[in-house]
Amino acid sequence: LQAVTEVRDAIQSRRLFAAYQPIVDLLTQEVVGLEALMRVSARDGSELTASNLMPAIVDPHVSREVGNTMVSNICTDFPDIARHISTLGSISLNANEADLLSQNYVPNLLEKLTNAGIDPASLTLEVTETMLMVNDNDTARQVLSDLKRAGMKIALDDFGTGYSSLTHLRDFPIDIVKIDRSFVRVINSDHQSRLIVQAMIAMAQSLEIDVIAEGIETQVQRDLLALMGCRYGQGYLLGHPQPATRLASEIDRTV
Ligand code: G
Ligand code: G
Ligand code: MN
Ligand code: NA
Repeated sequence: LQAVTEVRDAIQSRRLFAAYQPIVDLLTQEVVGLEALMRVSARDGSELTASNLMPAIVDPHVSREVGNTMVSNICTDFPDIARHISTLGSISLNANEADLLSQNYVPNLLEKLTNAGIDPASLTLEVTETMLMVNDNDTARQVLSDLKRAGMKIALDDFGTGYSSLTHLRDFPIDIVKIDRSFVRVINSDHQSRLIVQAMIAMAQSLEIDVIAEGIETQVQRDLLALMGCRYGQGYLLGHPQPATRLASEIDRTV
């Protein structure tokens, strides 16, 4: 309840903003994308992240307001942030479970993008496996294929942590998988995890799905993943999430 109240208040007083984390091509070092992550400037001056506010993010009503506010933020920030990414790159937005169950989600999103003059092809929607396991699979599939038809890309977030990853790749129009940071964290120390990541990369390659490794914090992790054929990466080593106004200096510092 606390988080819900906090987020509602933050939206009303324009304290909910997007921080953008670079997604980097591990071969060329180019920034090929940015993931938009919600942040709240609390009244006490601290900054709250999605993890701090999870009850609000899973609430079916508030999560929709969060989603709408994040899309508005992205539309406003777009001219500023788009110049930091290479031409084929895109901005990633995290979906809410409620979005994938809503018939209005796609038309509303596309209308906002049109009004802001943003080509849907420059956006990626990140969904988690859990969101795809909801009962009403048909609506989720329809939402994702409508977004694809409009030109957006779909990324499967937290890949490898759900319990039916492989059927999701078959049943939904997935363009990108994001290898969960729990694998990346131990990739240099745990042989089994390394083999699993290698298998995920090989499978994605044969299905022509792009791979982004999450949570890269060390040069060793980065080099190992690149050697294993993982093309893209994200993590504190490559860039921290930053508001649009501070993105330029963050990217200059890291890339
Ligand atoms: O930023 P942080 O590390 O607290 O994010 C924790 C989780 O919350 C991540 O899984 C992330 O995908 C999710 N998240 C971040 N921003 C958003 C958002 O705007 N909407 C939704 N639905 N989830 C988000
Ligand atoms: O689940 P999702 O991938 O959407 O989570 C994104 C969140 O992960 C971001 O909010 C960000 O704060 C956090 N994050 C990004 N890079 C790193 C990293 O290198 N290490 C850790 N521990 N968390 C990260
Ligand atoms: Mn994500
Ligand atoms: Na993730």
